[in-house]
Amino acid sequence: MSELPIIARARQHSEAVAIRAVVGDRRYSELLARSAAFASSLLRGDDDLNEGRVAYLVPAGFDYVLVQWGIWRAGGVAVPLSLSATGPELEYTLTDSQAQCVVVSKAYGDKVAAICKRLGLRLTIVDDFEPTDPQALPTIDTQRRAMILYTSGTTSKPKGVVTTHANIQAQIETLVEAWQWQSTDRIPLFLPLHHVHGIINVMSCALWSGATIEPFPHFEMDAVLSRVADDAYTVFMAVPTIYVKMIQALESMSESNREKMVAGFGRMRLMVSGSAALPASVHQQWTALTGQKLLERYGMTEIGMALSNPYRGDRRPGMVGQPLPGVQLRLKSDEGKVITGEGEPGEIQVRGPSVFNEYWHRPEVTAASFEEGWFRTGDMAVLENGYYRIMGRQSVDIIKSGGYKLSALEIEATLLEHPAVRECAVVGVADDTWGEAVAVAIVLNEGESLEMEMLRSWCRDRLSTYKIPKHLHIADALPRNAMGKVTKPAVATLF
Ligand code: MCA
Ligand code: AMP
Repeated sequence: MSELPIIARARQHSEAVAIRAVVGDRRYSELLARSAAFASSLLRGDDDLNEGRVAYLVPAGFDYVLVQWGIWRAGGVAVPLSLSATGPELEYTLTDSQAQCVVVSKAYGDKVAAICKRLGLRLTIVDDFEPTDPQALPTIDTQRRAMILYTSGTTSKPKGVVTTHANIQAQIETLVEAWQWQSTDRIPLFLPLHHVHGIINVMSCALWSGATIEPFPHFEMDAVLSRVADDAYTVFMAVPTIYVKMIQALESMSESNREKMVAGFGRMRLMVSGSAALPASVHQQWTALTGQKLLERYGMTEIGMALSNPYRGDRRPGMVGQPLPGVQLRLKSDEGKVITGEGEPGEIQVRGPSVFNEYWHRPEVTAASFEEGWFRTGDMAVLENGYYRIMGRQSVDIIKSGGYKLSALEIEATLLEHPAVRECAVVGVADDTWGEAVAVAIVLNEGESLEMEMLRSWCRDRLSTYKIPKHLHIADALPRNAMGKVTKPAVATLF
């Protein structure tokens, strides 16, 4: 019987350590056995979940993988939830994905219990799961849907990006080949596990290769740095904000401590940056501190990774390199012309097996995001001396902060629910640490007043931390277009 490729690969490494943790190492053989048992418990006697959506709120670790693999092996679609999501955000994802049940770690049970009750969803606590005799598991065609990841964009609410098992396999294989993943690799996993960067680039590439993951519930600077000094890792992947924060930390510690950390970084075989632009100055500072030349790459939830600096060869600061194996990429000018030469900017469009299947139950939005079979990323780039450089996004409504993609429209819609707010415009302002920080200009209702801290505390139950405005400007009026609709004020005039 043919198995899902990631499961078949795991059998080749069954005695290797998949997850390293203080509480004990876990081998691939345990992941295989426990995920089969968990799949059986999800099936509850049925033959196949037939692409039913199973959402889960589980921190990085052995349980996360067994739940994800269990869903896949039972024929379900995995919908990972954000650990930092608020109640309304979780409820939206569960409703939009039409999840049939939710799996949680005990520590997160309270976060979803009331929502599950209201929506009539079955709630399973993964810690309480007792394996019984596994039943026969279905054969899963790789063209079937495997995962839905929610991504913000130019629509007010996040959209579900559906990938098939074949898409996921293509996204993994291109990176395993290009970055020469090996079974001897060891990598820390501290990025959120409801996005491609953490799920595919770190976790799935490592597990595909028989390598070892060391999970953290989130980026814990001191713990990670101390393990770096122990030579715990061969590969490291992070967003630019994390490199900026690590530079600040290294520069402010004692020289003897810094030497130990820097030596650990210097010995790694690969350090990667992505999810947002890595300023050339940060790239250069990192090399000056550690001797490591960061490999910057470019990707997107809908396509996995598309462009990468070379594993062997010149890694150029400020550039994202060339298309990865199997990825077809073109630039399209504003006038609709395919750009063939250097120096002319255009929108990045991508085609190939790693490109997603569809936006979940949004066929019109899916159709509009493709042109002649090419996915329109909305990112602008230019080719210079054989390497691509990202120039920015076409839409001002998309903000990248700490590596998270945020929709200005979603934040505006929430802020408009505040009783003091008559009109508002959310923009991203340049920020040395976060890349961009969320800023808002607000016109108040008659007789109302509002201060930053009041607004932030009001937002806390409604928006994840990274979506909450860092800057507030009270405006007398906002600019309007010819149709009378509020438009974005020029950032420079406000913040
Ligand atoms: C947190 N804070 C912020 C932000 N986030 N302030 C401004 N902007 C932000 N974005 C503030 C909090 O309010 C808090 O302030 C303080 O910083 C600490 O918050 P905390 O959440 O603890 O921050 P952190 O743990 O230091 O988190 C920073 C982080 C995290 C580690 C960079 O944001 C992160 O893990 N980002 C990675 C996201 C990611 O993986 N994206 C991939 C998607 P106070 O102390 O005042 O309360 S993109 C993708 O997948 C595509 C395919 C790709 O290309 O990779
Ligand atoms: P997401 O939709 O969360 O997957 O984020 C994908 C977006 O992150 C892309 O569309 C780009 O705007 C941005 N991005 C990813 N990597 C880079 C990079 N190396 N440089 C600049 N922007 C990037």
